[in-house]
Amino acid sequence: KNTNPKIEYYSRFSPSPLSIKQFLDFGRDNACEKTSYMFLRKELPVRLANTMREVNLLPDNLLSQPSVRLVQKWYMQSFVELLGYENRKPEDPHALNDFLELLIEIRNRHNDVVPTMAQGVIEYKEKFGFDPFISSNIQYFLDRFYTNRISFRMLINQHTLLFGNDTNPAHPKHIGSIDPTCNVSEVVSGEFKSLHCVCVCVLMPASLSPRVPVKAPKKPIQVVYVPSHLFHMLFELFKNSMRATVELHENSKEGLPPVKAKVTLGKEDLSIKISDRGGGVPLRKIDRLFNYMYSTAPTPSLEPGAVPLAGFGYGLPISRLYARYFQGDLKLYSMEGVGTDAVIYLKALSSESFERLPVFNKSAWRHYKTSPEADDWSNPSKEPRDASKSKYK
Ligand code: W6P
Repeated sequence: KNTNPKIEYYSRFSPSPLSIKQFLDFGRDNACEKTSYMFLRKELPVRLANTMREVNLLPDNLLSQPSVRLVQKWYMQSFVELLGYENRKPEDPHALNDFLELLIEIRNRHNDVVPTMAQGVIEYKEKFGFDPFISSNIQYFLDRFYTNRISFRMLINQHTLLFGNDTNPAHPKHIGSIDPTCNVSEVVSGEFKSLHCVCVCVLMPASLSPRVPVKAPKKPIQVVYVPSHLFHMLFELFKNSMRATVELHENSKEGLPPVKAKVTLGKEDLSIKISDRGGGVPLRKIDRLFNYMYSTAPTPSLEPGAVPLAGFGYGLPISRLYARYFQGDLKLYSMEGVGTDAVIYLKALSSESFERLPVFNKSAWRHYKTSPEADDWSNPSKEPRDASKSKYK
């Protein structure tokens, strides 16, 4: 277990959530690298320490898996390296540059955190099997852990994009990773087209590559948002819709029913709906689509003949975290036998899209330490009770 007193110290601070508007305003008005440095050299260790305290609360059987140990090592190393700037004045001629380079190193070090943690869950499952209590623990933990990671990378990306020399000539109007006028309809249509190629032409066998007709919206609707987050969510939803459509209608003579997308802007919400007629999912199985432990299977590459897009994997739960990260959400409405509507909700106003961040406190601690209580709803009984045979007659 980590016993570094600095982790204890930094985890006592709560992370400071920023709104997209704050990210934008800071990056716009001749952004100051020193200010960013002063903020990040405290905020990054605070966010790391909060999450590292929580890793330590995982069940020992999970914590002791080699993959989880490896991830822990990466976090520790990054934390310690960041502490090297605790007392370095921004006026130090090399501090700002060294710090920027460190951030890039840290970002690279943490590239494979998601598949490595997934590997840890697989290792656990192979040794100890599926346990509903552990599964709900892991669900709670990974949702918070990955949200922390999304936020951590958001902060690093803003700093390195604003102050590094890797300016983005393709998107001169972007502020770091944020597009102040992100045309959602256009992103939706674009994602559709590119996925059409990847999914249909490359990954699905040639015999299964009919075109899935697409109805994407034309009316331009704009929002201040991080396009890469939007790509991630849309890719996942389209992929699932297209797959369900192709699998259900593979051999039908009528051809494939289109996957449709609709984008609407209200006073509060910008909503994106992706609808398929792929046969739907029974209600009982919907939660599983978002369950980490349930949806981790050994890596597809190890299964001979597996299609890379076949597994749901972590795509859906992580897409939902992207949506929730800026106060939105992602929901599935399915009708078994018909099809599925997936809706992404985003905040329409950048002043309302604050980072939603996990905080390590007593209440989080309780989540790991309390044992499951007896169920307080009835179990379906196999046979109806026969009053005539009751011994209490
Ligand atoms: C399905 C299953 C699913 C998950 C996510 C998005 C769309 C769909 N369609 O049949």
